[in-house]
Amino acid sequence: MSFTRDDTIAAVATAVAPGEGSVAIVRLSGPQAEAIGRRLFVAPGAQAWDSHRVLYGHVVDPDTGERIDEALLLLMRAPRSFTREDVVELHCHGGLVAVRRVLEQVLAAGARRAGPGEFSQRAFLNGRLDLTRAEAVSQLINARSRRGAQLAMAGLDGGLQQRLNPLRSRLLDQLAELEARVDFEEDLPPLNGAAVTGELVAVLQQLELLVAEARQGALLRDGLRVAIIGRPNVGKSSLLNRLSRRERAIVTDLPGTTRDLLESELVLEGVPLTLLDTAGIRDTADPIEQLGIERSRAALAAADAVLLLFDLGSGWTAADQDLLDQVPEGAPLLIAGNKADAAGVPAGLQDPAAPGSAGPDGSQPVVCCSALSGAGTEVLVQELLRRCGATVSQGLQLALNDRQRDLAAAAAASLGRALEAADQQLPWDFWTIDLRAAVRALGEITGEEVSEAVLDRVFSRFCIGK
Ligand SMILES: Nc1nc2c(ncn2[C@@H]2O[C@H](COP(=O)(O)OP(=O)(O)OP(=O)(O)O)[C@@H](O)[C@H]2O)c(=O)[nH]1
Ligand SMILES: [Mg+2]
Repeated sequence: MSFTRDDTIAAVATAVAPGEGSVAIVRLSGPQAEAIGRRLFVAPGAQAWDSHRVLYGHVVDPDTGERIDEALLLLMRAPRSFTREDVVELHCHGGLVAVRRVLEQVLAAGARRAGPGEFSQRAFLNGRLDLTRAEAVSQLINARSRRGAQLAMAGLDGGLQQRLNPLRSRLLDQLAELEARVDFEEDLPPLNGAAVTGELVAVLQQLELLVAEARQGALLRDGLRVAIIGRPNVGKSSLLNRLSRRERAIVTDLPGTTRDLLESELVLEGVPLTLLDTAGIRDTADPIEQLGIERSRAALAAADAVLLLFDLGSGWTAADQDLLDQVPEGAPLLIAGNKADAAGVPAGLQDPAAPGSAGPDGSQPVVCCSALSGAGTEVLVQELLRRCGATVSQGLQLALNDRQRDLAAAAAASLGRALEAADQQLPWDFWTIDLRAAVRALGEITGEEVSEAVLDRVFSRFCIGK
């Protein structure tokens, strides 16, 4: 597939922040890229404008001759560039002002401001990347943990494409056989229905595996929001500080210290977590505390996982049970007893049925820890991740993103329907409708069968300049 656009796009490709980043890159792509570069960039001496060579010089305002920045220019002529178009990169000084002025000059000279992901979209449309690789670029940029970045890199290396293409082509083979029978049944040798369904079942199993792995991958990619919930003074803020390894939240011995939600981002065992410290939940007349408690309840309802903390000194009380009853059904939950040091309870994982343990009724083992000393907090993290299914994902090599997972699930559902048609011994054309839908869904993952509207949606989630 080749695609030419007659306009030239430009954007700052690096993060723009005041006083940060010593180098910023303004990137241009399109037929005018070199001409615009030559208009704005003055390279002293006899430096040649060769492709893939760096020039040293200044970006100037062509009308006044004013030097805007000292810079390097890198020209990459088509097709040997990321977009397969002529690309010019101006490596300027970082920060805010100079780089914005350089971009303004580039736009004034005839380039158009690039939309989010537009460089990648051109790379895709020009056949430089398939859609799974293009999406992996975006995932790599947005990765919040080393494991998330490794998964993205596997996608960028083409791992997803390599896993999906054979599935799609196996379905296409079966579809071709079936469609031939629809049109020329008499002229062809009889079709072995069992062999066809055998292939469909095999592909269906692979798709189901990919969908299951995608859930694991989402944990590593997007992480989890974990709400720390409990009565006042049980040590929620102390635990947040301990796990974040800094004094993030205010801790006092007064119940009702935390009034607002406090978030802390961290990576534990390779999984990005957003921990939410919440106001201790109790009946109170204080209107500010009441507002905080409302936020705690909202966080409890919306979190991906709940860490319910209680005080081992006072043991499991009716108020703790009341909070447990409010945990949404299906949310991964860990109950942890804190202040093990003061209560003389050994830290670690404990069976609530064990004699002397202060855990709640029920079969869930509780973790006993001390936010003060740190004892038991490692077990707590591991147990929390295990209940969220995140520990299974450590060996994961590849994962579909949400868009890809929905399409793989849709393909699996279509195959399921095709198999039902087979089961009911319906005529061939009943099989082909669903089989064709499955092939189309897989083609939408890799970009072989994808509409412009879908592409716009995919690339609009990218950052500007990528
Ligand atoms: N001995 C002991 N004291 C602790 C431990 N964790 C917290 N504390 C103390 O318990 C008191 C309350 O701690 P916080 O972390 O503020 O408790 P909280 O649950 O955030 O309380 P609210 O914000 O009021 O809901 C403080 O005096 C802490 O020093 C622990 O593991 N052992
Ligand atoms: Mg607190």
